[in-house]
Amino acid sequence: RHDPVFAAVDLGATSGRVITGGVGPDKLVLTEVYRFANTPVQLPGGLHWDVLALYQGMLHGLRAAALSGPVASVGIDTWAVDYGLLDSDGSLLGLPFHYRDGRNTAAAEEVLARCDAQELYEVGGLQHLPFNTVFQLAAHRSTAQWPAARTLLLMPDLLVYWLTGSVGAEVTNASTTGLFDARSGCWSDRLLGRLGLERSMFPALREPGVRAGTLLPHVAGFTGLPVETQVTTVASHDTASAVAAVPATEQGFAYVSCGTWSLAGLELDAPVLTEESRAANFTNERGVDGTVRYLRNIMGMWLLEECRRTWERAGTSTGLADLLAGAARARPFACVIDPDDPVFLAPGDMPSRIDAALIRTGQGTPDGPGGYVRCVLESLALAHRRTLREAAELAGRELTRIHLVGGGSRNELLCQWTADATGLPVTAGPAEATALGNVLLQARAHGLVGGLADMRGLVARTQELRHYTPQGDPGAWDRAAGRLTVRL
Ligand code: LRH
Repeated sequence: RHDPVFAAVDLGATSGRVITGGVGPDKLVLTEVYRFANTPVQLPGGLHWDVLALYQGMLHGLRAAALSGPVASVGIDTWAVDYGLLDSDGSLLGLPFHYRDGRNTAAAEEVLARCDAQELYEVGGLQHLPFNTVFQLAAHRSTAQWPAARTLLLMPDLLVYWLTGSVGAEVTNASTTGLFDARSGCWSDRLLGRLGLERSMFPALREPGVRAGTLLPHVAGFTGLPVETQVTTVASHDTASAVAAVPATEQGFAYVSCGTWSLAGLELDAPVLTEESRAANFTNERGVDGTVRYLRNIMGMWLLEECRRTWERAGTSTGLADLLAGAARARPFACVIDPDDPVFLAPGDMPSRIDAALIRTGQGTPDGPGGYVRCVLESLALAHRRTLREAAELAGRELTRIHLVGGGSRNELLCQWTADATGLPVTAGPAEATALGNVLLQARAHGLVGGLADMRGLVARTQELRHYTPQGDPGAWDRAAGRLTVRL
């Protein structure tokens, strides 16, 4: 006999997974039951997510979960900001765009002409990123789809709709749209009105940890899950799930959720909407239980992943272990890039863009892959330092410890260099923070865990963590920090 598990659907920028989680008073065990590639598709009209492949992958994954034993509920998280539009029949209009599509920059300018950046920030409290939903919608308005659009569903909400028929907007992810009021936690009528967007397009908000619905009969039929299987609303923004699973046992911690992006910041009780905070480009996204994720997006492991894809295309790829060994041997601080430089956002040849940035800032270029990897990892450690120090200053907090969670926590060089650059102890792990957060919110909806402190305590007691203390010459990091130049 198996105890029922919670099935977490976790879609990331490069792959999707279905993971089952078993939860008890001193138990939190994940099992990956299915993994599939997430391959964006470039069409003449733009860069899109292959949303049907994602849906199909999710269904196959749920079937694998059903075969592994009884499933108490299903929860879905994905990256933020991207969405599908439904017509009045509930059919999807076109393919959701990928946030790295190039059309947004011009649209952002158009929005800023209607509504100034101060007002957007005062209400929405969002970091200016060209792909915020509010800017993507401005680009979408000039398409033939727009007049038919009746409902906007963010990616996880769209998948929940396809599983259950139930329409809603999960609040942690809604907070990344730029159309959400960071203070009240509701859609902002003021911003919707200012931008001429129909209030009725934006579904009722749902808190994480509530019941979204049960499976549609054809979904139950395909997956082998009983039709009464509950779909639970989790913190559907992957970063919100990851922050919920930070294994902090004390208040006032700083975190870096490190995957494709590095999301570095603090958890606060209330948003910081000051002009200084806007100028420093910090975001106030919603966390679980009305908390605020006060953080900045740093380009993250994308820089390394995109280098590796470039080398793969050229047929010169080496395994990650060799690359990291090469980075460890490479000369320290030979070259520093600013990961916040928007030139690194789009897909494409990353080593050439790194070379160009280095030449622009009067530095030499790396010799060999190990040199590039060292440049990326040292630069990320420096960006973690800059971001966390600024966050602490703007929020009036002290930094005492950094929790580095997500896939990047497996990278020992990045963890050690983040400790060295900041002069702070780093607790690394869990690598699966997002999936853990997803499972924990489902477990909470089923009465198995309590509030955030309870969830975090369970993660701290059950997951393997590694500890890094600062080493080396702090002066060398101070000098290197002076070479981070580009600011958004
Ligand atoms: C990380 C993430 C991040 C968003 C970005 C689009 O996966 O959700 O928090 O800003 O993707």
